[in-house]
Amino acid sequence: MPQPQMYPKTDIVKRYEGNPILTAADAPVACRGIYNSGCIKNQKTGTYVMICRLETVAMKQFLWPADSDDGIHFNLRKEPIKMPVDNPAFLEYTGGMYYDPRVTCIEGTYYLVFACHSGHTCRLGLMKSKDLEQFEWMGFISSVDNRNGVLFPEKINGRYARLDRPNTSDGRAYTWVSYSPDLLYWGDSRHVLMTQDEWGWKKNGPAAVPIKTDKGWLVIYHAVNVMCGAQYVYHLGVAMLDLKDPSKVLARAKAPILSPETPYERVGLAYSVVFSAGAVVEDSGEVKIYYGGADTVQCLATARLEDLIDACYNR
Ligand code: BMA
Repeated sequence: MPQPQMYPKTDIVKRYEGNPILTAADAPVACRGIYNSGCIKNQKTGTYVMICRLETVAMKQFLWPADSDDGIHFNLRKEPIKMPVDNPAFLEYTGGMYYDPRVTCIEGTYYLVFACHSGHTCRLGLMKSKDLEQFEWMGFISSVDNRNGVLFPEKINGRYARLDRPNTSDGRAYTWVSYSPDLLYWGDSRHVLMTQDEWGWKKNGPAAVPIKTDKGWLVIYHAVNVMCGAQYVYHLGVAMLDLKDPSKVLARAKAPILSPETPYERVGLAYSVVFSAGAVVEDSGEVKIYYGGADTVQCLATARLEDLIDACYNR
């Protein structure tokens, strides 16, 4: 048995000192929290649009856009995204529970994939937008017990591709990849990241949109272990997937890049959760990682892209 690996004291991921960047107090309506939000740069204007998960006092959810010029200071719009509440299927399979949105831009169109929760378990829903102002419902894109869907930003071998996290009957869950000719019908599914390690043995699932690099698809993912008292602890990890076949894991960091440590990550509506649904890569090589703290507040951390890549191989 080799010695456990040692790690330098300087973290590669740095929390923004003004965290949290959005809280319930910033919302134009009463709510319990804003967290697990997706974020993307508007390709035309260069401004940032965050699609916030806003949880109402009745524990229903809104997808509520917020705008920013610098990716740090966000202002919530006056209204949430209009959902297709007249659509009987939408009502049947959401019941007001839609959350954890990921935004991907593919060939100039923005797509929003999010969890839709009802008495029929969790499914993935899909909306699209040309301008990040008006969003159009496209339909459900998974069957039962699947969440954390995130689209790749380009087709792979001529097909749309996505990562997601189906639950398994033994209570574990981990990341899979699937393909589609039209974004609506998905198949050819393969497993990607198995549960592993001391800090991810219970579950894992994709976080932000995969980032294309020279080495492969850099994937930020969440990984869950269970502590005493059945306490689930959510960490963030990184892995490198093959560009042409993302079911092939080329490298995977052995230690998390972020774990719940600060008060706003440890205590909230849930405990000990860092959960990311969005990241933005700047031209400078800085990666802004947006993440929810303790299912209550929206936070920001930054890292160098090269450090995240290196972490897959050497951390
Ligand atoms: C997951 C999702 C996330 C949440 C996490 C921790 O199953 O529901 O939205 O952040 O649990 O509670």
